Amino acid sequence: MFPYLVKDLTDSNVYEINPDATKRLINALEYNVPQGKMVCALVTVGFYKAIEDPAKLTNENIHLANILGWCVQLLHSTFLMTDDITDSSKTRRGSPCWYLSEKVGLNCITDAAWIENLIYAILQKYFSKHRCYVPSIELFQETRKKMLLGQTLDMICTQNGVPQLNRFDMNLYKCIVNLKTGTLFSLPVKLAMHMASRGNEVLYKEVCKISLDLGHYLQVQNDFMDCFGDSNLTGKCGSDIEDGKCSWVIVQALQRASQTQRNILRNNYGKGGSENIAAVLSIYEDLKLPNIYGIFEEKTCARIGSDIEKLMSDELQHRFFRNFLNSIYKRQS
Ligand code: DMA
Ligand code: MG
Ligand code: MG
Ligand code: MG
Repeated sequence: MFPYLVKDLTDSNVYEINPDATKRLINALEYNVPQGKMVCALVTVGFYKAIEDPAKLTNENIHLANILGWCVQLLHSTFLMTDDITDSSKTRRGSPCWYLSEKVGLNCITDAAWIENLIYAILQKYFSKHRCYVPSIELFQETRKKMLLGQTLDMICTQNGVPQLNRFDMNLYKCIVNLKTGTLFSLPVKLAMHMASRGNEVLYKEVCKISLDLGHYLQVQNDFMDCFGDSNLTGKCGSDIEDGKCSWVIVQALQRASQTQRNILRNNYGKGGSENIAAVLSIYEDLKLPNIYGIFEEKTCARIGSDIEKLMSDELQHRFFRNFLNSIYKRQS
């Protein structure tokens, strides 16, 4: 559907008046949007199909759900375009980050804002007569606001280049992650529920709880892979240690470190030298963090799995979440 959507977006009068600007927009869209696992976009469509009344699963409605999925992917992509600037990342999905690609630089900020703005043009075009129109706009705005708050908290964990290690704990971590990843991951299921003709308050709350937990699990995996993942598989080089991020890995380390190990972390965390990074990684190994992560992964999967059993009574919805959990278990990319 992506080429169709791009054509549709750029066919309007607004774009026809300036072909150069349109060309630039198309480049930015193609480079940044139909990339990666597109998990959130696929969840939008998959969950819609799982909850909708079968009689209403028409081609037209499935098409609309796909359009909503692309709107989610637009939000996710613009989020990553600017996240890569703030995190000084080098690669994304195996290619240079957009802001590092030729002739882009900090114009990336305008490109990202522009792409985000397209979400509202698409919603207006396809949903203005649908009862989910206003709730969807509100959801996108609310999600964006919370993600920005999460990114701000993530950013101020380091002040004047110094990570605030004394403030890093599980409470702070959960707060950041619920905002920056949990809300993004809850968005598709909430949108699907607004679009579907079935659903109720109770199901909405249950779905929100499970998707927040899944979002937390996804971010812990993201943080772990930043230090211990294979960049050929993840498509990006880790930078959390040098950026001084409040990541799951450093929080686990601080919970277990001796005074000597803490001092080493304090002297090296948040610095970019290869010897600084090696010193931090060596403490992570000494504290056996890969094992601790393995245990976390087993326990988390079992807990979310049992919540799915308990909370999801409908067979299709149950299977949908179960399959999703299985698909991310021990993911390496
Ligand atoms: C950003 O966290 C949040 C999301 C939802 C991906 P991050 O900066 O650790 O992400 P990444 O490792 O992909 O840059
Ligand atoms: Mg990042
Ligand atoms: Mg980030
Ligand atoms: Mg990361």
